[in-house]
Amino acid sequence: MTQPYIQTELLLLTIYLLVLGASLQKVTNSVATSYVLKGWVPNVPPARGSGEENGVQGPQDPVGAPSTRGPRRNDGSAPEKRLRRDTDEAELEYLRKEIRDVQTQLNVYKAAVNKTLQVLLIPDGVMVSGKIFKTDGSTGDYETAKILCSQMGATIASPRNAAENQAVRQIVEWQNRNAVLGINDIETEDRFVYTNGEIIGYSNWASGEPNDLENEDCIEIHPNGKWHDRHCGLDLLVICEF
Ligand SMILES: [Ca+2]
Ligand SMILES: [Ca+2]
Repeated sequence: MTQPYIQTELLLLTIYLLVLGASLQKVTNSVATSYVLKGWVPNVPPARGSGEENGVQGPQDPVGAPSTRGPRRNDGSAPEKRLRRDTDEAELEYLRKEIRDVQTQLNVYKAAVNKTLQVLLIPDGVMVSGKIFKTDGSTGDYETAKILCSQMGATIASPRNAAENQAVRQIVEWQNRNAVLGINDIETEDRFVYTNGEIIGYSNWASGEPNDLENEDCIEIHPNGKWHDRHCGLDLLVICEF
């Protein structure tokens, strides 16, 4: 009964994320537009405390008198420039605060969506560090598992660190069935590789494993998270990683 409610909540959170993302883009664009409209050039700010501003640039022409040093620049008096600069800086600071607020809200909703996804995945899957490990309850030997996961655009679960191993272990425990991993030493004995041929960088062998009893070249993970090398033809739970 709770599944439709959770799915509705997920949908609302996703819409929130989209709206917040659009808001962030809008605020970012308005900052850029502000720079363009006002002719503000990054890295070339008005010289604060320059000789001109402090009135030490040498003798001035009398007020109202025509210049004797060529045409005057039409960029306003020093007080006007200072006022315009102060207004620009205040506006910039306001927009920066808007962006920070939107980013904070975005992070809150991202965390909420991640948590909702975790709940929805139970007891078939776990999301960890951007990966999703999931089973549809299928079983098969190593080759069958490779095909099943490939058909879903995934690969056989191949934990690459303790957190990922814990995720797979959790599914094995929920499903109450040992699973096959996407790791083997079929090509070269005791040289364990992932399905893409890369040598493994993480392992969690049970005590006394791998022992290659009668040529065991595939890996089975148990509810305690420990690995055992087993025969590749065994029928085990298939968990894929996306
Ligand atoms: Ca072996
Ligand atoms: Ca073994």
